[in-house]
Amino acid sequence: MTRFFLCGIILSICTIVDIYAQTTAPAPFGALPSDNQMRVQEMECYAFVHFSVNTYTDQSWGYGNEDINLFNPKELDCRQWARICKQAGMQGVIITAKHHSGFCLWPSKYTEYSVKNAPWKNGKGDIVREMADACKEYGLKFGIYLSPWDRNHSEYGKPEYITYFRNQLTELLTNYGPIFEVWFDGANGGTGFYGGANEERKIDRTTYYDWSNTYNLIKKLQPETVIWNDGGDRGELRWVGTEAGYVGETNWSLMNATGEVTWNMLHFGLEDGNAWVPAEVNTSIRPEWFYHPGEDNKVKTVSQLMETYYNSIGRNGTFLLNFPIMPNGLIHENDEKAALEFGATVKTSFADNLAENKKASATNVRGNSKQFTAENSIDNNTDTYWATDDNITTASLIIDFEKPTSFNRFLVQEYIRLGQRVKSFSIEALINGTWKELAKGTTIGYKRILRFPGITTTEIRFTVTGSKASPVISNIGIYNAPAFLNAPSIMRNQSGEITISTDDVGPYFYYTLDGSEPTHNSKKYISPVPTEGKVEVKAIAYDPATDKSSPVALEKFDLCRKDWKIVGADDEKAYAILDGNISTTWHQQGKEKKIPVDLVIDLGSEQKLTGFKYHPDQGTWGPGIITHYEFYVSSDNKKWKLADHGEFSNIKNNPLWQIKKFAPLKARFIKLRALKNTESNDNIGYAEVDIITH
Ligand code: FUL
Repeated sequence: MTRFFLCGIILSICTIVDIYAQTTAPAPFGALPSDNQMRVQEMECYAFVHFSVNTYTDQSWGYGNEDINLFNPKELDCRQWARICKQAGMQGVIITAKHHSGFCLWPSKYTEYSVKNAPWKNGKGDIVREMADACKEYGLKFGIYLSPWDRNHSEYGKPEYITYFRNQLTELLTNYGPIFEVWFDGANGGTGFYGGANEERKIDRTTYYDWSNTYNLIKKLQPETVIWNDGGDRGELRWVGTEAGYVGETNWSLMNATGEVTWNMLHFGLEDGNAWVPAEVNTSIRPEWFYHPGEDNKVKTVSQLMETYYNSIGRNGTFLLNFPIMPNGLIHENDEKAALEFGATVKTSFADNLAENKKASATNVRGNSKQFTAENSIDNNTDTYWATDDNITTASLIIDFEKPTSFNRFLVQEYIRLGQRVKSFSIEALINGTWKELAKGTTIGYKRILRFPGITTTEIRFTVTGSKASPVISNIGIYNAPAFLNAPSIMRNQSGEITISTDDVGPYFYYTLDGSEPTHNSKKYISPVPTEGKVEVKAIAYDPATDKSSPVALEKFDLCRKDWKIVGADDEKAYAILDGNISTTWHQQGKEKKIPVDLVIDLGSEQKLTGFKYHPDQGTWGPGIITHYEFYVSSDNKKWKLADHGEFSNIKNNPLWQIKKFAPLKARFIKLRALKNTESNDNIGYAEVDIITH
C-alpha cells in the first residue's frame, strides 16, 4: 500500500514537472531580430522618392556638374507625395536627400551644391524639412537616402570626404526628427565631376567609408533607426540582389555577420546564418528611379504591383516602392492612380480573414497547454502563437470552417521574436473526404502568402513538413482575394504553339480557335496548343469562385513562321524576334554594322504579302528602336523590290506594334532596312518581326 502511495506521488510529481517543462515558452532559436528590425518588418510597405538635379537633365545618375540653376520645382508639394503614400497604404517614406550627383535637397552648410543656391524659393527652401513635416502630418515614418558616392565633391576618394559625409549625416540625423531607416546606396566610385577634376576615382568599398565608425555615429544620433547597406559592413536590412521587385521563394532573414556576400545569399538569405538581416525588396513604379517623361506610359499596372507585393511581403520581405518626382515637384497622375489602385487592392484582398476565430486543432500542442493552442494562430493577435513540444519539428494544424468556404490565398506568420524556424510546409483542403494538396512552400518567417486557384472546402490542413526547431506560428489568414480578371495575353511561338497567361495566379483560361466567343464551357487551356497556318484565337480568364470572366482577348496570327530562317545571322539568339514574345529581343550592332542595317528573312516558300509588322525592344537601355525604314521583297535573295518605306511615327514614346500595309506582292525573301534609330546610332533592336498576307 505504502509502495503504491509512494509511486503515486512520484508519478504526479513527474507529470507536474513534465507539464511545467512544456508550458514555458519555447526558447529562442538562432539569431533574432532587434526591436528596430521588428518595427520596420511590421511596416511592411514604404516608399522611396527620387528627386535631384538630374531630374532636370533626364539622366539616371547626375554627373555632379549639372547646373544648379535648373533646380526650380515650381509646384513642389511634399504633402502630395505623403498623401499618395498614405492613401496607398504605405507606412513611411525614404527621400534621396543626396543622390550620386552630390546635389543636396537640404541647405547643408558643408557644400554649395544644394538647394540653398538654387532658384527654387530663392535658395530659402529645404525639401528634407518639407518632407519630414509632410510625413508627420500624414502619420508616416521618415527615412533618409544619403549616397556615399558623391560625383560633385572634390575630395571624394580622400579621407577628408569621410568627414564631409559624416558631417552631412549628422545634419540629417539631428535636424529632422526621428529617422526610421538610413539608406546607403551600393554604387561607389567611378567617373565624375569631382570639383572640376572630371576623372575616374576608385575606392575600396570595404575600407574607404570606415562603416563601423559611421554606424556608431548613426546609432548615437538615432538609436531607433535601421541601417540599409549593401556594401562594406553588414547592414540591418539587406538588398535582394535585384531591383526588379522580388526576393527568393525561399527567404531566410539570416546572413553571416562577416565574410563574403554572394548573390544567392542576398536573394535567399542563409539558412544557418548567424545574424538577423531581413530582405527589403526595392523597385520603382516605373522602369527607372528618376522621372523620365518617356516613361509616362510605362507605369506598373495594379496587377504588376500586386505581383511585387506577393513576391516581397508575401515572401518574408519588406516592400520599398519608388516614386520618381517630376521636374515640377509632383508625382505624375499615372503613378498616383496606379499606387492608389494598388493600395485599394491590397485592402480588399486581405479584408476578411475567413479563418479568424474558427475551430482549430493540432497534432501537437506544447505541453497540451491552452497557452500554446492551435487557436492562437487564428485569434487575430500576433503576440499569441501555436507552439509544439520541443522535440517536434513536423506537425499539422486543421482549421474547420464548419461550412463550405471559398478562398484562394493562404497567409502564415512565424513568431519571429523566437527566431525563424520553418523550412517547409504544405496546405491541403478536405475534398470529398480526402486531403488534396493546394500548395506548398519553403520558408515562412515574418509573413508568407501562397496563391492558388479558388477552392471551396469545409476544412484546411496546414502541415509544417520540416523545421529547424519546434514551429511557433503566430498567425494564419485565409482569404478570397478578388481575382484579376484582365484579358489574358495570347502568344504563338515560331513552331505555332499558342500559350495563354495573365499576371495573376488563380483564374482558369478558356479559348476558341474558330472565331466564336469563348465562355467557361469552351475548351479549357491546360498546356500550349499546337496550331498551323492562319489562326484567330479568342480567350478569357475565368474565376470559378465568383463565376466571373475577363474581357475577351483576341489575337490573329498570320502564317506560321515554322520554316522561317534569318539569313546571314549565325546567332541563335536572333530567333528571339520570331518567338512571339515581345519581351525577348535581338540587336544588330557592332563595328561591322553601320546604318543602314538590314534584316533579311527567308520565309521558306513564296507568299503573297500585303504588309509587315515590327515590334521594337521596350527596354530602357539602348533599345535601338527603328524610326525610319525601307521594306524590300525578293524571290531569290538577289533582286530586291522596294515594297514600302517611311517612318514609324511616335514610336519612341509608344514602342508598340507597327503595322504597315502595301499592295499585294509575291515573295519568298523579305528585307527590313533600318535607316535611322531613336538614339542616332547604329544599334538596331527588334522584339518581333512578322508579315501580313491578307
Ligand atoms: C541604385 C542607384 O544607383 C539608383 O540610382 C537608385 O538610387 C537605386 C535605389 O539604387 O543602386
